Amino acid sequence: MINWLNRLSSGLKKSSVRLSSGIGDIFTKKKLDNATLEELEELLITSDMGVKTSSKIIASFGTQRQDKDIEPQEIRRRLADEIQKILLPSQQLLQIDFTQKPFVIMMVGVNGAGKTTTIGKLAQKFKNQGLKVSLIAADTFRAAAVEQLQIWGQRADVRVFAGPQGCDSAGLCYDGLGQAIKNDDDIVFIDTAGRLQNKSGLMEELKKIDKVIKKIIPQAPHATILTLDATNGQNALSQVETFSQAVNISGLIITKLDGTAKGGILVAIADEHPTPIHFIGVGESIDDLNEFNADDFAKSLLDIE
Ligand SMILES: Nc1nc2c(ncn2[C@@H]2O[C@H](COP(=O)(O)OP(=O)(O)OP(=O)(O)O)[C@@H](O)[C@H]2O)c(=O)[nH]1
Ligand SMILES: [Mg+2]
Repeated sequence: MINWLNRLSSGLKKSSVRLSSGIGDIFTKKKLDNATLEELEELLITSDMGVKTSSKIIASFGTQRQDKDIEPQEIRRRLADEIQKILLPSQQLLQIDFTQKPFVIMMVGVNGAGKTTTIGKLAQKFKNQGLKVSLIAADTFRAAAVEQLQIWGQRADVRVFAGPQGCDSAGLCYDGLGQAIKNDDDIVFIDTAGRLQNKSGLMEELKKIDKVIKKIIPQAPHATILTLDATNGQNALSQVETFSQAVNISGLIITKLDGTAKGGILVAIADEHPTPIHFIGVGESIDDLNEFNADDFAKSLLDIE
């Protein structure tokens, strides 16, 4: 756990340095008044918290205004409190319902969001908990996709169900789930192809996969997780909307928070969408993915011990 907190705060370094130095610049020997609050709002917006969310946070500051000198440290502490409140409803673990066997998790998202890598990391975590896990390589589109999943499968020591490149991904899922039922698997991950949210043909294909899965297991997928790349910034918000129109998104995973100074995007996502955030990623190794915790995230983002 201590290890994760270190990784989280170093992963969020780009974002926290930007916020901390910005706050330092605004509040050194200055009062908390309308002018400094406006500057603070601007800083939150440039950290990708979005106009709506930023103004909401600033409004909560307005009610506590004292018009006297305030330390940057105190501003950071208050900001972390407000952000934590916004994030808390999104802090929801991925619950595996063991009465549903196999528990089917479909992973969706745009190209390069981190779907395959995240499946690999989660497969390893669940396998280490003694669960029987398998993976379905439903990205039949990109040449190296199957191989990439197979490497993760070997690393985690779990079975990978794959077909020839270009084969029908919905049909492959049908067969893969049949196999998983036979093998008595606890959890099955379906790795889908990356699709840009503005390509309607690809979104239709996702609906088809979803429909075909239900033919073999009516309640499946039991979880449909949208992986979002934090470096996509505000575009991540529209990804939530478009993917939700195609399939029933049950939760989010936000990756690559280490790759941006705009980690505030997670705050905007939590504020605008009541969708659980299950995991966050702050790097490429397996230990860089962990369950999302509102308090830890808010404190790390504002660089508070
Ligand atoms: N820095 C960083 N890199 C990450 C993180 N998560 C994933 N990546 C990297 O992002 C790249 C893309 O990840 P993939 O898992 O292949 O993404 P994908 O969504 O499956 O991509 P497509 O299958 O092409 O749609 C890989 O190089 C990963 O190592 C993260 O949290 N931080
Ligand atoms: Mg992939």
